[in-house]
Amino acid sequence: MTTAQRILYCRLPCNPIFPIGVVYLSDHVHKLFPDIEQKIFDLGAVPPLDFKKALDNCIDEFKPTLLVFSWRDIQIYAPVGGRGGNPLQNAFEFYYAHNPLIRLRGALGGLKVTTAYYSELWRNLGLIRRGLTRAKKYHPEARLVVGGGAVSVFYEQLKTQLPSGTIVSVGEGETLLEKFLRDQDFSNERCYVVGENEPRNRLIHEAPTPLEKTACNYDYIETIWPEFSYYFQENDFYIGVQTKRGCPHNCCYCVYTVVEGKQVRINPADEVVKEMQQLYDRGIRNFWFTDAQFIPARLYMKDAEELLEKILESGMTDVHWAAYIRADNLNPKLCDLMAKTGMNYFEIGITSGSQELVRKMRMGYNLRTVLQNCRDLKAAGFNDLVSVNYSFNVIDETFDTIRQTITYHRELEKIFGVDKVEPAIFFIGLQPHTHLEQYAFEHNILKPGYNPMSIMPWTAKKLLWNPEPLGSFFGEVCLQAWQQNPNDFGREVMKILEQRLGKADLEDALSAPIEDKKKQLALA
Ligand code: B12
Ligand code: SF4
Repeated sequence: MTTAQRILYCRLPCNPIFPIGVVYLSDHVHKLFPDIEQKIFDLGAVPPLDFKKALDNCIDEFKPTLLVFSWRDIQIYAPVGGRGGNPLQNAFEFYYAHNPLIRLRGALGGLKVTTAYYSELWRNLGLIRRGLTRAKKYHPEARLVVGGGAVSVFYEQLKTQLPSGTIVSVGEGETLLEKFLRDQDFSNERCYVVGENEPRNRLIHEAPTPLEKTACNYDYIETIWPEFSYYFQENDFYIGVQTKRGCPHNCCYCVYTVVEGKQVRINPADEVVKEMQQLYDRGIRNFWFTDAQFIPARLYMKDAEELLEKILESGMTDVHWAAYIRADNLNPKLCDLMAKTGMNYFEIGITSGSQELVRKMRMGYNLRTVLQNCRDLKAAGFNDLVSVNYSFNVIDETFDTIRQTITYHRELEKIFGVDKVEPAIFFIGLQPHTHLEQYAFEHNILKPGYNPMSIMPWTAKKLLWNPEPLGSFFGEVCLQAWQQNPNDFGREVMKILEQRLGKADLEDALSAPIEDKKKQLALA
């Protein structure tokens, strides 16, 4: 069976983000089955009007026996210009504006976003069906596998929307494909087959099959991906490189820790550098370490150090890189290496500047340590942009905890400079399989069986987590910020909050009273 397979990897339409998932999958398959013919087809690089035609042409030409569809994102709540407009702003205008004209604008904008969302969803499902039907013209036995970030989060909802016989994969797909191609039983992988079996209860919580990652072979990738150079034309693309998988934390709203698993698996530093070097030789200078967290815990600081040292030794001295960083897991040596290897952007997701809330959200962060480490980073010469992700109103927020967040943020500004710290104000989009979802059930905010993929206004209002009593207050503040300074939304929100509520003492922000532990356990 193996040698006769022809695999087409199709990355579904997406903003231009390097399709690292299908690159790694095809690389893995090639290392095991060098005779199998493969092709990568990235709809992210095709203009929307051509999607169907381009897919048809590709299938007619390649005649795949196995279609691997990779779906990156579905849910796009964020304070950024989404494909159909700014979803957060529209939703807030609709839910919270007093002025009827602004509410109307929000409703119309929301309608636009909702229409764009559902049309993309149906369009992608249509492309998957179309691809299968077309492939079956040439090979009636052709099979379909779907996976990727979006499928990992919404695998349960997709089961009624995909053709019977589709293999739906959760999390990393290497070992599933391997077993499939060997004609082995793959039922113990994190997957199910539409029409044949139901997704197992808590499927996403199962641990992924261990796998030793080696450097991706880009000489090979180039031969199976005609549009490879698309991502190399503009020099502001950050090309994905994964240095590890997994995150051991339990942050109450986060699904990464279940998608990737809690067990951290480090890709050998030499292999990561070898992979980067191949991209470097092709002119790439910007890398995004796509790990859930680049330094997930103190235990992995040594591995990060080793990797950065090896990057320095490799002579790639003019590169830049970015990543999600848990800034509690740094020391002066690491900070020095980060600055020297060209880290020019990082995101810290502390969520709140109140230690009390950080504990309640089970994030395991020590905010005092974060501040100290940021000072070390600055002293090491880091002088670029930091995005600090705040999600207000997740749980037990009060005016006091908001004041603490403002104080904390001002402290970060003192360290890095006001223009260098970008407060990214998110509202948590509630995701399935998280502790926060459980909390929502327990507090009768959501009922089991709700549809997490729905963005109809009545569901979206709950999923776009901003509960009362503070919901309307934040709604109003955000609306004011969009009105006053839409291009610097985060900083404006902080300014308005400070004007209205003032600041707390830094010491209050950094300490969490002991009795909170009880409540925190209640959340569990
Ligand atoms: C790093 C990252 C980013 C970086 C990307 C940087 C870069 N240049 O690559 C940044 C910060 C820019 C980013 C932005 C966004 N992201 Co993001 N991101 C991630 C993260 C942490 C890792 C993705 C990654 O590259 N992993 C490494 C590669 C190798 O894995 P992979 O692509 O997932 O592929 C593996 C598996 O999925 C699987 N697989 C993939 N395809 C297929 C197909 C088949 C058939 C099979 C069997 C398996 C399979 O096998 C692959 C190899 O192991 C994930 C969360 C996570 N932990 O997975 C979110 C995630 C992908 N992001 C998500 C979202 C929503 C976004 C945003 C839209 C957020 C926003 N609202 O603005 C933006 C915009 C993205 C865009 N398209 O425009 C969502 C998507 C799901 C959803 N909710 O719809 C995720 C899953 C996070 C989440 N909790 O929901 N992101
Ligand atoms: S540290 Fe980051 S990736 Fe890990 S569980 Fe928390 S939010 Fe998720």
